[in-house]
Amino acid sequence: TEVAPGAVLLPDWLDEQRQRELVAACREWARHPAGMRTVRTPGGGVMSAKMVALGWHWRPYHFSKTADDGSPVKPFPPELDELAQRAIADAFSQENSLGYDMALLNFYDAKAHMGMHQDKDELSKAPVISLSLGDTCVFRFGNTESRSRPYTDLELHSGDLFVFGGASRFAFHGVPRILPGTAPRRLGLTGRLNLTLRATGMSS
Ligand code: MD3
Ligand code: FE
Repeated sequence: TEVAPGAVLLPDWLDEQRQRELVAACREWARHPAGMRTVRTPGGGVMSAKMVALGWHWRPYHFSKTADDGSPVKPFPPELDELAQRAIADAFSQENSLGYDMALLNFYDAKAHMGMHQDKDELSKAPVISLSLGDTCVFRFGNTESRSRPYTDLELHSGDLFVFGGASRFAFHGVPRILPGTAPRRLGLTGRLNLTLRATGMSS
């Protein structure tokens, strides 16, 4: 489904088995050193979603190869490169998924949220690929002008794939709330994981 120009939502893209495998992998990626952390924003705030990045460590406005604890950032796994290729092929019926070199994993507990923002740190205009696991969230998809209306609220469920390219790549977006207890029971996950795959444009 094309939600907006360049924004393609493919519900239930990952079957239950694939979701379970990805959750298991996420647990490994979240381990320290260079594991899941609280992100402090340049304005002195703290983000309620916890994060870990693979391939490149992310701070707001900045990529580096060293995590907050000083250890080297975990590599971008080859299986995520494969996942990116499948996602782009399924969303846009084309094979231009080159350059994916970073994954950002966000964890939301029942009370976590993410304010409206644009993703502008990447030097590449390649689409951002988003995979949702666990609890359903309300996702707010806005416009490219400001963080205010007009925007559309929709639910993202465990297993959903959402790809943001073209005119949607620089749209404001956020996660106003999590719907606790909505994760598929057999996934064994309390809360929500969101995995985004990105091309930083740093490596090329
Ligand atoms: C639209 N994550 O990590 S995923 C983020 O659910 C982020 O954790 C949210 O926003 C989450 O930056 C939303 C959907 C998403 C991701 C990247 C986008 C939507 C996007 C980039 C451009 C436009
Ligand atoms: Fe974002």
